[in-house]
Amino acid sequence: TSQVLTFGETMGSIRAGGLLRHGGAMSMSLAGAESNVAIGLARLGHSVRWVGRLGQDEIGSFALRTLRGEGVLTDAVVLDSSRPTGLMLLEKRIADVSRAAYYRAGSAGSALDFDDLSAALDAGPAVLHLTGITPALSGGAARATLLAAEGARERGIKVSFDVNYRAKLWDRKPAAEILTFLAGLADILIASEDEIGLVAGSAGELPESELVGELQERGVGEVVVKRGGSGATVYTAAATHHREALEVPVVDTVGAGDAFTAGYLSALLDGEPIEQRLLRGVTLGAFAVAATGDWENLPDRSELSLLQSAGTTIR
Ligand code: KDG
Repeated sequence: TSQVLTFGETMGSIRAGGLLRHGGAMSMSLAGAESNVAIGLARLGHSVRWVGRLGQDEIGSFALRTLRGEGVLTDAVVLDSSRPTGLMLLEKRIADVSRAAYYRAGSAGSALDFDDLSAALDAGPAVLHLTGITPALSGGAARATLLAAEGARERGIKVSFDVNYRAKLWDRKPAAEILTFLAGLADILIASEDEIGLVAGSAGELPESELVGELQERGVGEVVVKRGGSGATVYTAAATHHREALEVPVVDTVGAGDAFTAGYLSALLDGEPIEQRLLRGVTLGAFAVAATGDWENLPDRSELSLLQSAGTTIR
């Protein structure tokens, strides 16, 4: 079996150099928060299975070929002949701010069903990685996410949950309800600073430490707060750990959070302590932001130490 199981929607991602309304040249890559994490882990040598539905179309073939090429296990992928593979368009609005437009309503990915992934869960991976994007896709996808989280807990599989709130996919209120419930099933909860309040369960503005305290009371052992250029913090019952981001020239921040998560989980699978998980997380985050694309620039094992020699030519 694989060390990690993850599932969700993977799409064609079409990037424009400037504003979409101006047209011009665009380039295609692959997007999907969970498959980004899967690629990051596979590049570091972990065995990771991605489950999802793809359309029987050219974008679906591109997705499958890319994931296989990256060494992600795709044996449980479902090809859905009645729905198209989703797409997203990305335009650089200003230097550091990209804007996404989704074309995924009614997509193959949104038709994900728990039956698609139950065998992979039964196979007993060490970690199940979920994101809060999947439950936003459809009722069936939300159900699949909840059942997977509950099934993992019953089977003693560690649940990693990245909140990844996508305001363009659903409203804050229903999102808060489902994401808060899922957060309570997580062993490792990963959120950006502005997402912690969404899943802590209490209304109103509270300091981060109190929100984290609420999550800990609900049994979340590890709360990981991603702070972009300011690094990341991990709260456990025993201690709080913080690690600054590595300084690199920032080219494109899309995918940085997924890269961080891949690094964090990789070190966890290696049995490393939290300090090392954070270091590997910020290292992958730095690789991700230093080049265009969600995952293209992620390192293999031998490259993990490269950033320590940033700015020099490696001979
Ligand atoms: O995390 C990067 C993602 O935003 C991207 O790959 C696409 O999954 C995606 C989403 O729903 O935004």
